[in-house]
Amino acid sequence: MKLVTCGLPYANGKAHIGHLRTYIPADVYVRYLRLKGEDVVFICGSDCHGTPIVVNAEKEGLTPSQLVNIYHEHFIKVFDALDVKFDFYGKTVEDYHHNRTKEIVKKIYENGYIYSKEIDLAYCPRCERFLPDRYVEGICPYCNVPARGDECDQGCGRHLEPGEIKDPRCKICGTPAIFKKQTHYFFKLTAFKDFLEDYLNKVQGTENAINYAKQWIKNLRDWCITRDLEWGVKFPIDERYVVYVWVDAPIGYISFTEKAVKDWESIWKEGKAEIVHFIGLDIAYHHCIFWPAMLKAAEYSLPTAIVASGMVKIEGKTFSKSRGYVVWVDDDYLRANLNPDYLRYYVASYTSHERDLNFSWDAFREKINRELIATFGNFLYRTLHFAWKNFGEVKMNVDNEILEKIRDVRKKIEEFLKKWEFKSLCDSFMELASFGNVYLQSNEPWDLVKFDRSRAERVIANCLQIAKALIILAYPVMPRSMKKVSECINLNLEKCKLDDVEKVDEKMKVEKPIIPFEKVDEKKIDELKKVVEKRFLREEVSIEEFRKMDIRIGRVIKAEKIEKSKKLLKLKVDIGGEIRQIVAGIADNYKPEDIEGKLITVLVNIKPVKLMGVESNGMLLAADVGEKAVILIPEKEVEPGTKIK
Ligand code: B3M
Ligand code: ZN
Repeated sequence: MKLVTCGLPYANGKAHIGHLRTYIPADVYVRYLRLKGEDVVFICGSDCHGTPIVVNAEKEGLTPSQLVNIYHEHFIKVFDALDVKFDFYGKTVEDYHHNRTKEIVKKIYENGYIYSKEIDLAYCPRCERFLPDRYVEGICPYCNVPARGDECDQGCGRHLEPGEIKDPRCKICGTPAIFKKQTHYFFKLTAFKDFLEDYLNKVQGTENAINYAKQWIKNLRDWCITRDLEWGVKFPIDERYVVYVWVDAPIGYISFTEKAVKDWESIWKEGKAEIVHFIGLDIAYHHCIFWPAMLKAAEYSLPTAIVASGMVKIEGKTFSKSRGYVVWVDDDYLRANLNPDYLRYYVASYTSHERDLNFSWDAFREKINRELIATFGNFLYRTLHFAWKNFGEVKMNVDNEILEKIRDVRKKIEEFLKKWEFKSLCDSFMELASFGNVYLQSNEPWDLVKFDRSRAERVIANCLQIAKALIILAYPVMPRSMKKVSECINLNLEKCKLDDVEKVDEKMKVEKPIIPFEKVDEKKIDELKKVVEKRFLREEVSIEEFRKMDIRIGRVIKAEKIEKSKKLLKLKVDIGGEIRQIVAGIADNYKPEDIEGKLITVLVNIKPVKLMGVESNGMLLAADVGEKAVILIPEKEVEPGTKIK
């Protein structure tokens, strides 16, 4: 038996493509295991605690409980739309989870691995409160880049202990934090050094995470596991506190298993199952260091494998919600009505699991059109269509060579699966599709059928066997599309096993085929590209740079059309003791008489240019509302020449 889990998304915001880097490959993995006939339980759930929730709730004007309910439902909807199918998707706010967390913490306490100590904690003198975790921002003491209170999220990826961050500031009001003493509880992580060293030498998974973790063992410190917050799981030893979110979140893997499997103890206490955690590389520290030590301290079973995906880039830029480098799964992708399987295929096959994945709309369109449509879909459709049109039912005399080839690809896929190489695995079935195309093209059954029907039938039988293998092999990656095509050959994918790729039926009945994949519409992609680009914040400018711009209020003295131009007006503008000629692209929305006499806003020191042969000596500022510009006008009368600052 295998238990497969995915890192729990914080229920504090919408799902983006970054999330999918974990969930899609994990779902693909689980589906392959099932094809192999393995007994698998696949679980996940919403992480509902900690300052990521409380800070965002405060920002959105909701209670933490309202916030997590909204995003919990959102994640369920998104996973469903992408066919990421968990056996159980839980929520860490539920009682069963609180109870399991308390039980484990008590056990660790009883085993002597928790002690209390007075420490200096960041405190905001203005908000008059302690600043746990994401309430404080500052500089990472290890790599000197801006960091959050409890993690160096943009730099070295280390976990930061309370009090460790340099130059701490209150995230809410920006005031520099001061330090105040408070008693907190610590987990004796240092007692697990030898255990962890040994464990990390044995645990399976991807090297990225495990190698990092081995580095970190060198300077372990005890771990502060309580927080002065209302929201969270009460610390059972001292109920003034809640446990740090990274104590209770991974315990979700256990509490959710309890809901999914009756005999959960055989998995989590008796070590009778393999436990495989899929995570993002940014949470490797928590999964490779804290989590195994906690499990050991509480006498639970240890994870067998930790599989960490690389991170996601958007159009080549490091993913960042605050900078606008983000693609939302629901608002962008699903709303555009794009096939969920395309995204599954892109994420699974773009690059090796451990590398950073770049999501770019152009690459997406290219990849889908060239690989899925021109190669894979083309082979399936041509084969099925020919078989249906000319035979309907095909005698399955399949050559050994063809079966050999299929066997070979299947073997490769199983090997890649063991190594978490989802890209190579997709490449393998793509290669089989190319092989099929070449075989079909060079054997020309459309000619053969005219004079040697039985030879043509043999060729198409070979193609059909390849098609069946492709449908089964690609099913875990593209379940929805493969299910649809499988109906054309009367194949019940739900009952299929991997072995069926080599099984040859006596006959195959072929129905009128559907087109397996629709082309990705150029226009739709262009629109999506624009939507995402608009979100990108421009580079920051300093106040000095801004001051270089001479922006003033001016009065339009005269306005006239420019011949042969639909968009441009020629304006004479009084910018305070000087009349400037400015060409402005506003004719769509304003007639000359509309703006004569009006106050407008002008960037005065922009380099002069010629537009349609007319000199423009300044730039009128306007709001860009798509087709038509809307000019900026001061809210009260001011003198022409008044500076904007
Ligand atoms: N909620 C998500 C993150 O840090 C965090 C994962 C918990 S896994 C137990 O990306
Ligand atoms: Zn750092």
